[in-house]
Amino acid sequence: MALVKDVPAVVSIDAKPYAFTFPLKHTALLVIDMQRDFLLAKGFGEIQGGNLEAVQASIAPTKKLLEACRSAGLTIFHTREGHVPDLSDCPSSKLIRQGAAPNNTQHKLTIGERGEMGRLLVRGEYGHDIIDELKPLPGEVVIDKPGKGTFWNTTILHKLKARAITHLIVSGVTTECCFATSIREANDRGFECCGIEEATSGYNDANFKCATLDMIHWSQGLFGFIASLQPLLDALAPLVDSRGHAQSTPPQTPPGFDGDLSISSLQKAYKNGLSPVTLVETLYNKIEAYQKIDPAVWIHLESKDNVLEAAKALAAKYTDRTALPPLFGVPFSVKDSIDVAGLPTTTACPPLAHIPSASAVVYEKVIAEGALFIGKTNLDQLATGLTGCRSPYGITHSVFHKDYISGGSSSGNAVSVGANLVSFSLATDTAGSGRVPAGFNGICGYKPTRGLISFRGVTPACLSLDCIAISAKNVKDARTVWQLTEGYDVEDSYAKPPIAFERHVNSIGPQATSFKFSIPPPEALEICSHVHRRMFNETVKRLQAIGGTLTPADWSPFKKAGELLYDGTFVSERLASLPDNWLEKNRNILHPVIVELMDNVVKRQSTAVQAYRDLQAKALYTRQAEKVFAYSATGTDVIVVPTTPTHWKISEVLADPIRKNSILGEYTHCGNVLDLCGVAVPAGTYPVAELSGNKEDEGVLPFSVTFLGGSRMDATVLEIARRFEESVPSSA
Ligand code: TIU
Repeated sequence: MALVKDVPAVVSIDAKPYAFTFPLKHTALLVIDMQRDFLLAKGFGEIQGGNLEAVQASIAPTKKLLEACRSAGLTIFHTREGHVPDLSDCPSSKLIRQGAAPNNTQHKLTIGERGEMGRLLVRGEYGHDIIDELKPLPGEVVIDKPGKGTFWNTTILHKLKARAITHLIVSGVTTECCFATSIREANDRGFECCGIEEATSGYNDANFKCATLDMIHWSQGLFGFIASLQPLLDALAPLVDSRGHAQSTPPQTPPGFDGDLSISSLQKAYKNGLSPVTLVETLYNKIEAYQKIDPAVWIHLESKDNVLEAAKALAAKYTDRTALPPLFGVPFSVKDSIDVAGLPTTTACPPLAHIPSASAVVYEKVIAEGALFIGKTNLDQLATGLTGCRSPYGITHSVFHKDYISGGSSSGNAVSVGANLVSFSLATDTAGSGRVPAGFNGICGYKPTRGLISFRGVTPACLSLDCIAISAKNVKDARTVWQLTEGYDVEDSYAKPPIAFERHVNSIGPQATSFKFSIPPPEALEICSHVHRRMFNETVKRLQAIGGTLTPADWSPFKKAGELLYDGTFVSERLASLPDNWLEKNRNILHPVIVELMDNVVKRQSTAVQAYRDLQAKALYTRQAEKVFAYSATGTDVIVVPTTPTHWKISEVLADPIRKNSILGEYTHCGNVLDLCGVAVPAGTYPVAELSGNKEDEGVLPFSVTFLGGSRMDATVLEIARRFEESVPSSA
């Protein structure tokens, strides 16, 4: 196998009006509407314009283009034009106009009427689907669109941003209609587009194709670029194999497992023939060995035989190694507040345990993508706490040091990823539970904007502020899991609508790489340990070195929102999801710190008036935070904070459990109150002795910073975090 060592970051091809230059990691192929309805006889297209031979001419070149882009590892998007069966998403103009033309003899059938391939342009019908030759592979994105353009009433802008795409190679049918409209729409949103001449055609090529393409590149690139197919194929050909995507036949001897559990490495290994069974064998050796180092990680560990069965079933289901789902054979764990059908959900609180008959939506989503379930992990009781020291199933410790806390409440999640026992973990985050333990175990902890990932099937801590969090080995993996698990869940009353407000992307020039970041004022950093301040200062310098501009921002809404969470009435919501008198009935069997905490909440005797005042304050601070993140000359892109002000020893927390816990949330508490998104990222290590002041102490501990962004700014925040992560040397 000839491996090309240096994959160029940027590729350039001849195009009109000048060379089209695109960064591989940020470029997607967009294949428009290659559906049976448009390309085959008796479909909607034939009724529209007739010349099927002309549109069919684009199939073979599009296939070549698609295969070349897949081989080079580009992100692939397909679109399909069509409507929901009740046609409620079809404007009357589209339904009626053509058929209503005087002397119309052509449009005898309209959208929704039954043709030979099913109801015309209706989702779920045979004719609506993509032709066999260009069938999407697992992991490729399919966008169903009701319009001619690809952006109207679809999630494509969000999905492109989520994958950090700025450049589009565009193909598909028809040139004069959906192809042209989509390029124009994409151009308005800031994307650099290049249409591929041979890979598009229409029903009236003789009159329209040339003019349509000319209009796109006219006037030195009014809407974008047009290139021929061959130069693009020539440019992509050397990239085959280099990103591990193109081997059609696996090597004769299946490779062993090299121990790298990151999702992208596993994807590559499985494509090259690694068996999930081999992975499970190695993994269970590790898991068993780690039980001796830290026996408190798991509340339920699947038996090795069960997981081997699941691995064999996966291998049998997906025999084509070039068409594996993105999480094929990727091992993961689940916080034990997230339902897995047939297993008890304990929330580290045995009196609360129940055995659900259905799994949480988020669990089902990763299973559907081929992931391998390993077990349910320990947590602070009732997902209440940031330390990892509040569970009847034992105290987990940081993977870096047995005397230091793992953080919580998603303690077992972060340890299972940090100790290399799984690739990723499904956690939750209310006050910082997904971010703090990530910070203490040298991994990435991502808390999306609330309501983007369904919370259905999860035992609440504080329902209106709860959020699914993802523990992963790096930002790229966290982003992958997010993309596969997010999606509007109409049954989740806190889910956010699927289509976000629009903000353009910056694809070229200095704006494409620069960003603005803000930090807390010096007085807000005083709570940090000396070493946390030193490491944070280094982070600021690193951010400036990668193109970040330090921008002043008003810290007060973040500070006040944080105080609101623990000092206000919102903690009372923790009791709202429990039956009346639950605390009294169960106080003898609860963790003593949880009882003390709950008693403190009850003692406050908060009134409805106070609760409403807090809700009003929350709305005010949320609006103030929105202004901080405004898309204007004064707004900032991200607020960067230390994930925690310090790292406690287990003994320190046990001696003073409530106060030590609350200090840990200094920079995380505001996250869900203000509807922010946040990602905690490893930012180097420091000597234990520097924190403890004891020269004899050996070893290092991880430092972590969190990038906080405005509601639904997840894609921007993740991309800045990924760039930062790339800039941190692994030995730092
Ligand atoms: N009418 C026509 O040429 N095309 C469409 O209706 N849809 C697409 O272009 N895909």
